[in-house]
Amino acid sequence: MFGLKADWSLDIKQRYFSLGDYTAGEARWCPGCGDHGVLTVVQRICRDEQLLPEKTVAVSGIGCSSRLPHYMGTYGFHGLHGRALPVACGIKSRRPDLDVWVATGDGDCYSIGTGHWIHAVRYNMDMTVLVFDNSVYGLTKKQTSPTTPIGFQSNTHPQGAPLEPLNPLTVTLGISNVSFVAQTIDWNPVHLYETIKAAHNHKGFSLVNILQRCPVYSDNVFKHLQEDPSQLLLLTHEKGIHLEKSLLRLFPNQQEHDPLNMSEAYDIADQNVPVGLLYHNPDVPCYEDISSQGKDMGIDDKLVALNAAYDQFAI
Ligand SMILES: Cc1ncc(C[n+]2csc(CCOP(=O)(O)OP(=O)(O)O)c2C)c(N)n1
Repeated sequence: MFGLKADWSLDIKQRYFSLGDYTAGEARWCPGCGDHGVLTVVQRICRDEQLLPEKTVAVSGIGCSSRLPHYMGTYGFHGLHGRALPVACGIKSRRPDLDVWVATGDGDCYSIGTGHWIHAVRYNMDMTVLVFDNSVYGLTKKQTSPTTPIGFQSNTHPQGAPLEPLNPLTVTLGISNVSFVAQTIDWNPVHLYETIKAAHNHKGFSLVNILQRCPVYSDNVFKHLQEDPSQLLLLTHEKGIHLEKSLLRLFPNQQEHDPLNMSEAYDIADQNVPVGLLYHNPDVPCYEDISSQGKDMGIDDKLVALNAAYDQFAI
């Protein structure tokens, strides 16, 4: 941000944004909630990348996690339950110059928002989508969500959730035009940061499933992973998420995985609790680029194209 000029004076950029520029209000999540860590990481990435606050927008649905836009000193849109993605796609289609972030929950995205999730992946519009997956409906106080483990006692299933959970990673990997799928854990801030940064750097729809602790309603769901990290599979690769050697030691179970290898990504997601970049294809076209074709046409060219289109109906 600072540079030396030829006359040895300092070239100081007019605008430098500190963490405070991306912060608004006091986060009202419970003490110990993983959402705090994700918010901090998002704000740090904004600061480190010096994103213009007036060109950044955080979009959400409804849920505890969907309160994130309130705490960002950027533009924000706190929408309706399950509807974060259509709002985000609408914003991106009209304002492709904006940096769009989406905060959504496992209930918000993978239940009521399922249709939007599938089609937003297929449209591959450039946005960073963070799914706060705490395996439960948090805001409405502990109902079974699509990712609730079988047998988990929730308020809707006091005898235990009866179904195998939906696997958001394999489902996302199966959608046409998928371009970026990763999973991370809120209790490793470095991996969280590196994964969200990689997602943000990807041009296209990046989905990051974040295993997120809810200390009030699903405290026991990720405990076994925290206490025994060998139950996690860390994905390593030069094109993947990089961790320092000292942090690599925290993950006894590792596998080198090329994020372009879709069938391996699917098998890993199906059989493990992976942490890292499962799939990344930078060459999938973004809908906003395809649909903007012709946007710069002059009025005469538009008239010619319109008349040609009408001529199709001449009998
Ligand atoms: C149309 C509609 N249906 C249901 C609700 C009630 N509701 C609000 S938040 C929520 C669940 C949120 O769970 P999740 O998306 O997992 O987010 P979390 O609170 O766990 O972060 C539900 C069912 C609603 N607000 N609107």
